[in-house]
Amino acid sequence: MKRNILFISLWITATMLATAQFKLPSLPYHYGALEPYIDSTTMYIHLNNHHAAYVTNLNKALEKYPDLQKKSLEELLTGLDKLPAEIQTAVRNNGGGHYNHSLFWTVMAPAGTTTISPALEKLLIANFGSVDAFKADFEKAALGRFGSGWVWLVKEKDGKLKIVSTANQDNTLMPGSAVSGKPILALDVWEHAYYLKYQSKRAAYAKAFWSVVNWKEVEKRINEK
Ligand code: MN3
Repeated sequence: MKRNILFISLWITATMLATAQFKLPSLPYHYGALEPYIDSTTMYIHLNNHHAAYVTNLNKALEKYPDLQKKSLEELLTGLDKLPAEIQTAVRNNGGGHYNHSLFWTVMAPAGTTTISPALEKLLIANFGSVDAFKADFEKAALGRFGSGWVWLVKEKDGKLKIVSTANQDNTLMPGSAVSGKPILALDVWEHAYYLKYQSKRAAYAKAFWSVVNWKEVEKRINEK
């Protein structure tokens, strides 16, 4: 009897996993790889509690909509206003959460493993005046975001690079965003992203972020399509 229950529950779990379209990614480095700038406990909780919850809740929101389950995350977010009204908020918050965190993990790398190439430096100078001005604008946006949200480096349709911050789990793919375009670099400024190590010192966290930016990935994202 107990055996049957075990098999049935295994089968249910397997079926659920098979039908859940969106999955939690694994980090492209180990939890402690961004130390001392971002601590391993924060990385572990951030991925396995926070990000995982967005994935679970996104899949839950799409349960009744098999056609939408076939869409990519980008399609769901860019077409947010065309989704059934009853799931728009859930997809905005949890689809946004899944997209934003998935990007966030890949635009970071262990300190000292990537640098700003001459080509990328040229682009940052052309768009912001200097690399330092770019960093200062980005940090200013991080501090200027009241409450929870994100800071972005975005590539607009015409190729221009812009810095903008969004509230909650919104991003620049969503219709109605103040700046629209492809997210290139992301910084999570929700307290859960830095509180264990930095407490209320968001400015120190935003400054530390520069040590773990994956510049190679940033440049790749700017150059692809
Ligand atoms: Mn987060």
